[in-house]
Amino acid sequence: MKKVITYGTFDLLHYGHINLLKRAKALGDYLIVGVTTDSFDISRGKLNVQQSLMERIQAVKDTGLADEVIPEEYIGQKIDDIRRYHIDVFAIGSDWEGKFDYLKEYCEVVYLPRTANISSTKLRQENSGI
Ligand code: C2G
Repeated sequence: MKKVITYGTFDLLHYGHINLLKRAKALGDYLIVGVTTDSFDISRGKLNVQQSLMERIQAVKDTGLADEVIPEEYIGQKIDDIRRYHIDVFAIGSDWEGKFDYLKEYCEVVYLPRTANISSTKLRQENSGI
């Protein structure tokens, strides 16, 4: 069985996220999705997340695309997860192109083209009437 992993915040889940999850799932037979915890997001400078971890995890589960959803809590967890879950493919959007090449030591790394014209930032701005 080919196992794929991907990660994200998935705040205000939108079709860009769904598109990413669909294509990640299609790279193998089993998809694990890591959802960032609030403290991990704060530590990496992402300070404006609107939904709680539980809401974001539920939204990812509701897509029906993830076989397993796990929290992502710390820097370095990706390597631990790839080993722990015997991951074959790490997939992430092309806005991260090159940033995760260090994982090639552990599994295949695939950058999937980002969906244009949609983002959590845009939705947050629209929600706040900007
Ligand atoms: N994404 C996409 N198209 C968009 C928006 C997002 O393909 N229009 C993808 C991103 O490239 C990412 C995933 O959806 O692969 C989740 O995006 P975010 O929720 O913004 O999470 P991000 O900060 O990219 O998390 O460990 C965390 C990850 O490294 C990255």
